Amino acid sequence: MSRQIVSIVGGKDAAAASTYESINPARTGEVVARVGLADAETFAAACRTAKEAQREWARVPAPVRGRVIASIGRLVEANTEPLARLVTEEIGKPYAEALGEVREIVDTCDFFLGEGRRLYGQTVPSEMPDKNLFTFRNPIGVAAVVTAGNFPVAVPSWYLVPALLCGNAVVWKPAEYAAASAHAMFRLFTAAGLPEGVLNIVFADGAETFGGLERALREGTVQKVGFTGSSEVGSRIGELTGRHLQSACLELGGKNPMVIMPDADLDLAVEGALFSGFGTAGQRCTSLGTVIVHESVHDEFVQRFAGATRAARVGDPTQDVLAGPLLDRKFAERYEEYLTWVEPHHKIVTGPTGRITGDNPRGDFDGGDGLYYHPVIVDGVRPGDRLFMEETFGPIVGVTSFTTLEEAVELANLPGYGLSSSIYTTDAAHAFRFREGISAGMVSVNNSTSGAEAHLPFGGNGRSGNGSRQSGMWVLDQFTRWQAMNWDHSGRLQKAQMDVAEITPDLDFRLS
Ligand code: UN1
Repeated sequence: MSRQIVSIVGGKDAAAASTYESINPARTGEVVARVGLADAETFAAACRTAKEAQREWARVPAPVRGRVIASIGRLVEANTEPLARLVTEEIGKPYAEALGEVREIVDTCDFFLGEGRRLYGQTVPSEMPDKNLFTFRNPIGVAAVVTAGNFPVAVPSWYLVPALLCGNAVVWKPAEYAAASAHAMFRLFTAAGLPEGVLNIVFADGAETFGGLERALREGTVQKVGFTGSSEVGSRIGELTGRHLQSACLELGGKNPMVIMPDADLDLAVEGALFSGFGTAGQRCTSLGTVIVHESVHDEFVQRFAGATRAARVGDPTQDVLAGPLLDRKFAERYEEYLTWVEPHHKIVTGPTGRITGDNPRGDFDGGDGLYYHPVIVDGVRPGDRLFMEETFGPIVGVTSFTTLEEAVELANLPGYGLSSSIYTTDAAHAFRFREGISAGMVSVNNSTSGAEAHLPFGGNGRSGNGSRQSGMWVLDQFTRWQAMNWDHSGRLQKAQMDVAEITPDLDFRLS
């Protein structure tokens, strides 16, 4: 029996306008949940409910809110296995990775439970006597958070946990194809004692969500939009929020480069490329896009990378595999389109491509009715090729070569994204020159493009985002506004810049 789930607003089930079936991508005949989808009005109503609930929540002392975050962490930790199993069932993420994903929520809670006792403001000296200056972090109000399903619980926690800790209310719209995982996480969050209406979950399709968001922004019930997803939708959200004088927190796509220098440890680089490119079936926003390998080690690297890829296990995500199926049918369809971008001057070095079936098996694995795809390495991609310039969410990696580090950096920046990047080198000078030149928000040295830790700033530039950063203390600037306060207790009006004491220097003084 599959689950039936609907949106929850103000602690109550909300009306559904249509039904969506979230399926198991490893066995597409299995429905994981029947999801009632809400309309734009329900989304806007959820924002109104959140606005009401936020006032009281903001009055709860931050250390007490921190205790709620601590409870969320404990509840998630105590429910690790069932939550990870559900993630594996619903989006086909290998179980070991799903456990890591749940761990990331706990890490995020661990970080922010202490922030409840910090949320530091400052005391600042005034230019006048008997006057004190202070800064305070104020909650913004209501955050509308729209998330993708490739990290159905970890990435949402990057928004939800700090937003709630800072005293905001949240309306969360998760991806439909990961609705059951999101719903389970929502239940864990509310079990920690969040007052009704402080966290609301709304299942809706893209068009209704956009309509609801537009309405809520007009009504003044949303003060921050958080969005993780494609660059295309991100720019529409950026436009919409910009019209309302808001800047959204945007975490978008990537065409993440990996540069391999002639002095690199090639075994390490191959291992890193394999995990970056094909772990999570290439469906992280931080997944490897293009390997940019020095011409002197190109052939050797490609041969080893192709060998490792051919040997890697793709299959049942409950088992020990490098990759399971693609997330959902729409991702499989889109991925099949990326395969049509392979051009005559490209060379596929991995063998069969496309969906794994009885007629197109991977060894003795025929894929059953799962959305399994052959991992593909395309050698010889070059600037101007769609495969080089655009994100290809899924198991496909391009390879190109370079002569000088300057050229490698230029190639790495060319597609105009800027989320993650990596360099393999044993020379510190190369690592630092790469760091300086690369446009990405995140740089790995001798490590995968993916797998950022939960307490460093996470975010991108260019087509990868608008410069907003999540995670760690940096995300506090997304969910609070600085307020400056001055308090004059001199008993008279002291005018700034005018009534300031002056000490006269002898500027003609010189050492003889
Ligand atoms: C994403 O795919 O949206 O750094 C986020 C990583 C993960 C998060 C990926 N911790 O690969």
